[in-house]
Amino acid sequence: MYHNNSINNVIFLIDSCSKCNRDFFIFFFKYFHNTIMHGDKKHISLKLYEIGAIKFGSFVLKSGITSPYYIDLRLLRSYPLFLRTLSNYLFNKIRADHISYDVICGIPNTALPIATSISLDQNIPTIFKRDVIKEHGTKTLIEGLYKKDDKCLIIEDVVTSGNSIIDSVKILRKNGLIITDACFVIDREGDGIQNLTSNGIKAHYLLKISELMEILFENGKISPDIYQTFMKMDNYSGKTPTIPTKRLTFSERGETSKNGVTKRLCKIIDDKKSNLVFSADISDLDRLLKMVDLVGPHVCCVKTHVDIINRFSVDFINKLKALASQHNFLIMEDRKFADIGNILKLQYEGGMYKIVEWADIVTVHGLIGHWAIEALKKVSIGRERACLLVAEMSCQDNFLTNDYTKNVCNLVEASGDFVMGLVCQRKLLDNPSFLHFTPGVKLPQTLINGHENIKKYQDDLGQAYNTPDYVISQAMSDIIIVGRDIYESLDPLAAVTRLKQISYKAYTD
Ligand code: 5BU
Repeated sequence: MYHNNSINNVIFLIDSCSKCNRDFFIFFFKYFHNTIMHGDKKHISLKLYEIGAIKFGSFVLKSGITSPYYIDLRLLRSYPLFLRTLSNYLFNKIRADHISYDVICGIPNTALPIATSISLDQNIPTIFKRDVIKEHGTKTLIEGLYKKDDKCLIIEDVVTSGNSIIDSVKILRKNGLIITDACFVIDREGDGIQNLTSNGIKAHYLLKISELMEILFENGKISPDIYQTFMKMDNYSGKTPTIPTKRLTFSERGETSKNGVTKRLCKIIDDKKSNLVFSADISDLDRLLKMVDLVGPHVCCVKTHVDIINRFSVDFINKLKALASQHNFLIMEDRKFADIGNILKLQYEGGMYKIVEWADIVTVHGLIGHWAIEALKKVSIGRERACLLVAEMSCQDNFLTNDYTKNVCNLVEASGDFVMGLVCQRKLLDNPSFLHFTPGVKLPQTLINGHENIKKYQDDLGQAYNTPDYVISQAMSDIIIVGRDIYESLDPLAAVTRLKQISYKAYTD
């Protein structure tokens, strides 16, 4: 009821506005309203991750401790719309918690734009405490107007120990201000809240770091390894430096598998120093073969969709097989089977494509369960073949749930040697004999305002991309699958070389 009334009011306001005010109202309504209707921790977490404000690696914090993650909200100033949205979330929190104040004070430097955004949107005066007294002019330490006994609300970005807030509060109090509350975006779950409380400051925040990490994990943004490392940390605040365990080489992993195709692929990967699969999604047969001939020396496998090829023929397959042995790569048909066992068997062995005769690897959806694997196995008797189960997809808004993915993982683990691994977006299985193949990969590009750190971007039909470095180092997948970023590149050879170097280095490092 409340929302409907507010929508009607806003629509009325929009309708009665001049063009310029109208744009402002639409903008303001969108963001203000979002915070009421859809604003939640998930939105904030995913957006912070998307803009690169949550980083993973090894970071020495201000306190001297080493942390495997770093929160950098300074980036917010480069994303003004999101800065404004986040500030609105914070203001809603201030309102919901009934905090009273005369002025607000952002803690330098990261929280200053947040406080300014709240100030501008809500018409609340701000003050700001300098780090050092100005040597000239007014020589003031606190800028902005205030009176003795004014109530000042502290705005901060991230709290670990709370010391930055406490240091500022001491000076503000000395200058006659009353401070009882601090509002911030992320509680890093150190001893900050305890310290603030013992200094008479009540803490209000949007998110705990453990909630943020859980959201990132549940949404496939961080691998189980990173998530577990984080969960094992003392109080999640980076007190326990973690040393990532070294990954087995591909050759070592090949040795752990009983599947001949896995063994061959792992050997090729280490021999060619390439964990890159080329997705040859080109309809024109001659162009396809030319491209495969060009990039073949740099990839471990070429992936096809035979049903998109114009003028498909046995001759084409023979030429592809010849290139495979000339350049030493395997062939994967990305058929994504999804029917009952009997049909699947006919599709694999028969029709015009006779996939089993030439594809070392074939993909299959997990939804059919173990009968799919039985059917494929039956057809491939006497041949060295393998299949990959699709556990996750790269396209946005797909219907594969976490439970579905878990079931596919269980199926792979229970399926014996014919399954060589998963097509997925991150590492899902600990057994080193299973390989993770990840599509939706693109080289980093300069995207917005010269920032290269946006990891995810998309095509105009829902395909979402990550960078090769992210997929192998952070999502901990093993092999990347790349199509358009190679064959649509102005210089496919340069693209394939760069992709293979980045992804193999990311794995071996
Ligand atoms: P692209 O041009 O790099 O976007 O092509 C990606 C290829 O990987 C394409 O052949 C898809 O069929 C394939 N793919 C994918 O993009 N996403 C998925 O989740 C799966 C396969 Br499974």
